[in-house]
Amino acid sequence: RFDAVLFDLDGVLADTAHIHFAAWRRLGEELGIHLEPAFEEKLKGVDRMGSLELILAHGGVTRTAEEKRVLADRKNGYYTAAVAEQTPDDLLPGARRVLEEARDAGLKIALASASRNAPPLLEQLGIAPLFDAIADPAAVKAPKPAPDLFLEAARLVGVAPDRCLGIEDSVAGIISIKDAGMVAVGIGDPTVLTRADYVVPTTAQLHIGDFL
Ligand code: B16
Ligand code: MG
Repeated sequence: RFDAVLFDLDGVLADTAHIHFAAWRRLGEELGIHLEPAFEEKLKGVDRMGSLELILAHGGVTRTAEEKRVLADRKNGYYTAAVAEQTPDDLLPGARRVLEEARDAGLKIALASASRNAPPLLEQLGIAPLFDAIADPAAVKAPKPAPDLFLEAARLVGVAPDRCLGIEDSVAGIISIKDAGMVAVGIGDPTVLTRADYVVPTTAQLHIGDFL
């Protein structure tokens, strides 16, 4: 029933959401904006500039476009320093197994991550060779929750959207998958990921064979 599996990265294969959030919190403190732990969920799947906008709005802080670019770069510096420390041990439990299940089932494997740091992170985690394609978030018009990034991932592996299974942990990402005309598997809480076709609590409980 499927010819490709399109994976989100942060929160599905690697637990980087807290690293992104730590970097945003550090930037927030520097701006006098306190981010409570619940804010982490709001930033999941949201791209870099979108995340910064949410944080500035939360703090009631206004900055020019140029100042925002500088702030986003500063946060990215904090994040990339942490990415360079990642190792295969930082893969979420089950992540490598799920990728191998997809490969062994003959499915194409593509990445649909909003993160511009995805290629170096895949290298650090030792899973880069398992991917047939990585969709470039800079190459699509609209970020998640628009369907563009998932459609681009499908295009790169030459598979029609209705033959793609998309795997996501964020509300924004599930909306992208559904609006792309794909089947969505959510990783997390079914009361949060309400538009997903299936939800499993963690990647460790995900078995590609269940969907074939
Ligand atoms: P970067 P995903 C997303 O990745 C993260 O969930 C989100 O928190 C982050 O802001 C975004 O990537 C952009 O990342 O600043 O590295 O380009 O979940 O789509 O894999
Ligand atoms: Mg994610």
